[in-house]
Amino acid sequence: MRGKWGAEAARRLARLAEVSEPGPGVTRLPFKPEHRAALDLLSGWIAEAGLSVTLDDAGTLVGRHEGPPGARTFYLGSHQDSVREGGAYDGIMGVVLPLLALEKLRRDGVSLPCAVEVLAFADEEGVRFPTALIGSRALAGSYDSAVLETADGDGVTLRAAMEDFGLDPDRIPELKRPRETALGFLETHIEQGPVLEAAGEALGVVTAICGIERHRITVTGKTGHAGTLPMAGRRDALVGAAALVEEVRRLALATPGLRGTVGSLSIRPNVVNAVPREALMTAEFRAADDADRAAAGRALHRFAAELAAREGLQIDIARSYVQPVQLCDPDLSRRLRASVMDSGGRGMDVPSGATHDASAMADLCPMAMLFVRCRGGVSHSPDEYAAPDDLDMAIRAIAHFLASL
Ligand code: HGY
Ligand code: MN
Ligand code: MN
Repeated sequence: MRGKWGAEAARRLARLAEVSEPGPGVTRLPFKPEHRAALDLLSGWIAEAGLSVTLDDAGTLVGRHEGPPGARTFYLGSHQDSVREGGAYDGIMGVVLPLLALEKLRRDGVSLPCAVEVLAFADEEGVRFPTALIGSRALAGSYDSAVLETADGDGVTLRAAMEDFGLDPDRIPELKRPRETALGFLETHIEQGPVLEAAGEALGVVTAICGIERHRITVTGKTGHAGTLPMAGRRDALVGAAALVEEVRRLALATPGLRGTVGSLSIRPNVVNAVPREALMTAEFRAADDADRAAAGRALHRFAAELAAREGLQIDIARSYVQPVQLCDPDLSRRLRASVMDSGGRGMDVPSGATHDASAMADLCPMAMLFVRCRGGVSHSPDEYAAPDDLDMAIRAIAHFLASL
């Protein structure tokens, strides 16, 4: 009956959304109790879909369906983690929907020509630790063990968090999948933008994933009494940070398609009657063109040096994260487009302004992405929403796609 798969997906996603730290929306960070609780839920559904269940040393939950002897493996999946106060669909939808698609294929008596793995990656958002894509990079072989020494806001290193979670992070390099047996990767994800809704389309085929770079900035000035320190000669760290915020915005507005964001900013001593002595902030640029993004990053570093000299501040700025534009594989995308059309859609192309695990999996095998309409284009918010009928169409498209491999 049409709609039943979407209704079940909505039920499961609502249940997973309850697995969150207290507060608005969903906050489910890697290697925290909420992560464990989500894995427990997912493990049951993976088993129900007839797959074996394992947790790898990067914290990725792996559901595997063995194909015919010697068959290569097709990968599906997305991330289980969320941003703080995020939505119920970002990431986790890409784990729940493929499981239901496999259940549908089994019910329909369709046997797959390949092995299949459904992956729930631990950390894609990079919210708790200043790194991301640990699990997908582990499978692709692009993982850098230096990230284990990075720490969260409480000073807990990624290594300690993973070991407390029962993992052995020193064995992550063993997770690399052989290229020759990797057929491809499909990530299903809420669009997180307004394009499909504006076009009246439930599903979209992603053309490319944007490039992204992040910079960590420390502005150091000199504190003093707000009432007695003359304005002349002040070395106000927040004034410097404000100029940097405005420059990020100016650079982004000056280049079509470039996005610039200062998403985090904290100051010290952060009291009403003292001049800020320090500002810690991040700056992020994204673009469909790597040259535009890199030029903006360089321009910001030049601006910071000039600002420091002008304001008598010390400004330390370092690029802390970068990933290039990743194109989706044309053949897989053609196949996916046919499945979307078979499921009732137009097979519309959509670029991705968000980054995804698929951008890391592209270093292992051909990758494609299926986008699902997002109400109002709202994401990274408690208001994030995808309709059950759209989830239903996506499940049917994924099932059709897998059967066509
Ligand atoms: O930042 C992103 O684009 C993704 O949601 N982590
Ligand atoms: Mn996501
Ligand atoms: Mn996200």
